[in-house]
Amino acid sequence: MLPFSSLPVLLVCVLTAAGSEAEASVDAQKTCPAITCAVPGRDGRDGPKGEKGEPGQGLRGLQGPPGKMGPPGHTGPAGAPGPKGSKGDRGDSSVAETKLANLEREIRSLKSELDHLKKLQSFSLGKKTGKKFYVTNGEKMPFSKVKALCIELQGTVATPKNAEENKAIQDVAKDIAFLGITDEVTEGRFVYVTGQGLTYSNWKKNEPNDHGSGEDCVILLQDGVWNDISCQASFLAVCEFPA
Ligand SMILES: [Ca+2]
Ligand SMILES: [Ca+2]
Repeated sequence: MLPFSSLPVLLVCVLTAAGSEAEASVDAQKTCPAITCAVPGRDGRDGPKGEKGEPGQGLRGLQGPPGKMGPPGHTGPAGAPGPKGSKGDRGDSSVAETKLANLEREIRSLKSELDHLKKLQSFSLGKKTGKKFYVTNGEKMPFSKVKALCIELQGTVATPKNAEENKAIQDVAKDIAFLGITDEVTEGRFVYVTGQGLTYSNWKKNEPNDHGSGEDCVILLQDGVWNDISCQASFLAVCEFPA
C-alpha cells in the first residue's frame, strides 16, 4: 500500500508520460526518483508469531462437574503412640469376690442344714445336751470289724467312763455288745482303745478270767455287767461319738 503523501508525485509522472513517450522517458528519469515511481508489490510474508497476550476481561464460564476419584495414595508411616489411658476397673478381683460370697452363702446354708440334722438325730436318740451319744447298726461282728467301722464313722467303740454312760450304752444296745476295752497289749492290764488306763469298770463276778485259750476283749452283758471274751467272737457293734 502506498502512502497518501506519494499520490501527487505518482499523478505527475502519469501526466508527463502521456505527453511524449521519448521525452517522458528521459524526463521521467530526471523528475521521478526510482523508489517513488515503483509499482506496488505483492504483500510480504507473515511476520513471526507474537507473544501470548494477557487473559481477557470477559466473564469466566461456570465451574465444571468434579472429575473421577483418583487411585488411593500410599499408606503413610505409623503415627506416634497416644497418651496412656486411665486405670480400668478391677474386673478379675470383683468376679473372685462374687464367687467367694456365693461360697460363703452356700457354707452358711450347709451349716444350717447340718445343725438341723444333728438336732433331729439327737431327738431320735434321746440324746441329752453335753452328753456323749452311742449308735448301733444292729449287726454282730468280730471286735476288729467293730473297731474299723467306728473309725470309718469318725467315732470310737463305745467306752463307758462312768455308771451313767454304761447305762446309756446298755439302753442303746439292748443286746450283748463289744466295749472299746482290751488287754491285747499286756495280759491282765485292760485299757481303752485310745491306750488310756481304765477309770471305771463294772466286771461281772469272777471276771475277767481270761478263760480257755485267752480272752482279751470285753462285752457289756444285758444286765450291764462286763465279761472278758474272745476278740474273734461276734457281738453287737456300738460306736461312741463326742458330746
Ligand atoms: Ca486277756
Ligand atoms: Ca471271761
